[in-house]
Amino acid sequence: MPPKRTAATTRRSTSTPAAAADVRPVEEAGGRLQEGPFLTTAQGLRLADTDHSLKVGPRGPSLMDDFHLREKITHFDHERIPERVVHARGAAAHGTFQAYGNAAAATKAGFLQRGRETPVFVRFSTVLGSRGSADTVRDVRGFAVKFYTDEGSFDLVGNNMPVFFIQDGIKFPDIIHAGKPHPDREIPQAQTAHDTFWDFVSLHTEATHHVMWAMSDRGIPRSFRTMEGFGVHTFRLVNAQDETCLVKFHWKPVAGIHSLVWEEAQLAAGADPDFHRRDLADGIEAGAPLEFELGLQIMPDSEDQTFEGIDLLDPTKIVPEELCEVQLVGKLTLDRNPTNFFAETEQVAFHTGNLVPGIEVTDDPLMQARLFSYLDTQLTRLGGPNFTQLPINCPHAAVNDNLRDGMHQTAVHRGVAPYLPNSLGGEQEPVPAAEAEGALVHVPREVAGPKIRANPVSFGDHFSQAALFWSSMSEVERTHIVEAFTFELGKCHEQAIRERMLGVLAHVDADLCTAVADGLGLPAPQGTPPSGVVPSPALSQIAFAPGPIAGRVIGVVADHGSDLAGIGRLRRAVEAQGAVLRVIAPVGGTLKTKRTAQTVDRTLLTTRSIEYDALVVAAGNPTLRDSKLTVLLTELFRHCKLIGAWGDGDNVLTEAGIDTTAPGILIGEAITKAYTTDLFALVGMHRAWDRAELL
Ligand code: HDE
Repeated sequence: MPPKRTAATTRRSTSTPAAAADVRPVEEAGGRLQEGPFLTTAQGLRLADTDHSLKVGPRGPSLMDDFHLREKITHFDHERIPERVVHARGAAAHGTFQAYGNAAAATKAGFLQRGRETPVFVRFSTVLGSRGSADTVRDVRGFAVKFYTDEGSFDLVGNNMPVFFIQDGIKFPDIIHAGKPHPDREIPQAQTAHDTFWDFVSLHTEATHHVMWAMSDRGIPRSFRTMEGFGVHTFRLVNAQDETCLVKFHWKPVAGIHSLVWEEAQLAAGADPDFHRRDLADGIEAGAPLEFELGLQIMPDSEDQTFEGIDLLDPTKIVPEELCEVQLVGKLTLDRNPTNFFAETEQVAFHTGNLVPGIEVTDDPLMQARLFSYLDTQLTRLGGPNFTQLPINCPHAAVNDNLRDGMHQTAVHRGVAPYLPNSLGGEQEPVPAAEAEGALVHVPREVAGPKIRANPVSFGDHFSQAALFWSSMSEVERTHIVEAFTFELGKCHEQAIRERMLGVLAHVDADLCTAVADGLGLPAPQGTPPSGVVPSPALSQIAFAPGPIAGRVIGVVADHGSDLAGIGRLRRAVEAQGAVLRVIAPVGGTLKTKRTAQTVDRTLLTTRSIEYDALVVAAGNPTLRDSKLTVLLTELFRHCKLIGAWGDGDNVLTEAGIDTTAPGILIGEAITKAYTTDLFALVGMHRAWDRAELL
């Protein structure tokens, strides 16, 4: 049967009145569904053989008239598109956003009103690495959300850090050129531990607050589900009475904010470069959706655009949550993996200018440059101006745009008058809408001033919030920051760059500067750190109470002869929490007793400690010993993760040299309710940081 032709594909352009733009959904684009019993060419011709090119005899030569060979190879030759110039490495998921209905006083945006549920597509990314780079490198993570609202698509294109390196978008090519691999040898890939990055940062002190975040645990998240997200810039909200306020957007992870430790991040980059991508997809598949609450910090739309002395147009500044509460206004749930990585995750196109009535931008000069860049970059990346017709980029609101033609036009538009005003379009010709009909009408604002290239004086404060961040960290977080600076600067070859950066740190905090200088074996310079800094406890990510463990992975070490019934009870308890249990044994296959069986998920050869948030040793094999098991357990110990055993399983820990009296070690008689309750509470704390003092 030939593919069925739809009305849209057969209709010819006439002078009859035009209706809404006729964009065919992909399912209707005749023959492109990749269905049917037979393999065909792109023209739908059935193929008898796709394994042998057409040749003169079995030994050739190949013939030019092999149209199938030419089509197959030609298409393959063009399969790649340019990767994103930044944020090239990413992974995504579909889901929904449910509004709590308490934002109406601040904004008229429809998707934030009571009872609204809006489909979303979210792409998480790293910034610097290429498309094939490792997930766990130290970097900022992108957190880009496309809300398919019925007022048009709204994109909140944020990051997992609330501040940025630069205050003015014109510096973006500079910071990215400095951070990307060196242009001569194209190394190092996906990291900032090199001369050009620290050369720029040490000369460009407005980046100081941002690098404090990047060198903290925020730069190496445990997973996408345990990251915060931030809109970074200040936005303007408009309510139904046309009253305005200024707002900062936050995403709060229901799973808590948790990170890897640096050694894990490095191990994962080699053992499983897809660590975050895999975790995202596996978690969703295992029935543990990612959940985030959307929060608003709402501030008055004051004349000077400041709040408590903080310049709201400066994207290197936060507003501490203790000064302005984050009000939760809705929940994002990501529960569906993309069907095709290229079609969805690769082709999705975000744009900071995709706004809806009730949400406007401010004069933040970083934001202003982004408004230009996102549309522009897609023209190269997605090959022309019709990328909004790609299924993942299609708004769910009706489109009637008078935009016509161009590369890869898939719509068969009707009518002869794609212009306004016209007298030939007939009654259905689109007309501009009024505000009451859902149009975005910009709030009128007076703008005046001399035409200059300059920063406001307030943008000159580069250290007060870097010091605020440092002063808000716990001891263990400070140790991680010191180690990160020492590592990164230790990888620089130019002594002058290290010394200059120490000079910058001296203006943040003397202890920080001294500790990094000690690690580098250099003298600590004197600086003038800000005084009277008030810490913001909300910036620390150390857990004080157990959080949910959905999406976490617990390993159980076992062998033939282990307590398989206990493993079965453990599995049921773990899965009831939305977490995953993996059985690790010396070799693959199935562990069996007469009554029960457990499939081996990993062997000691195919696993690494980074895969587990906790690891327990089953009773029944007290002599289990293997150097790879020792490495597994000692890495978990060093990374302060929960280690447990039941029955005589603790012998295995002792054999591996694990101090079973250390914090975060859970020894039990059997798998009981009490044991699993304690286990989940410890995993919910993320790490036994007290153990760090023993290391
Ligand atoms: Fe981006 N950014 N950016 N950015 N950005 C891109 O757009 C740009 C900035 C962010 O998953 C590009 O489609 C400029 C801040 C995310 O597809 C590009 C400036 C923040 C993503 C671009 C910034 C971001 C991008 C590359 C300074 C956090 C990934 C491909 C003025 C609030 C989106 C693309 C995705 C991607 C430009 C600064 C977040 C080139 C010029 C600040 C999450 O257009």
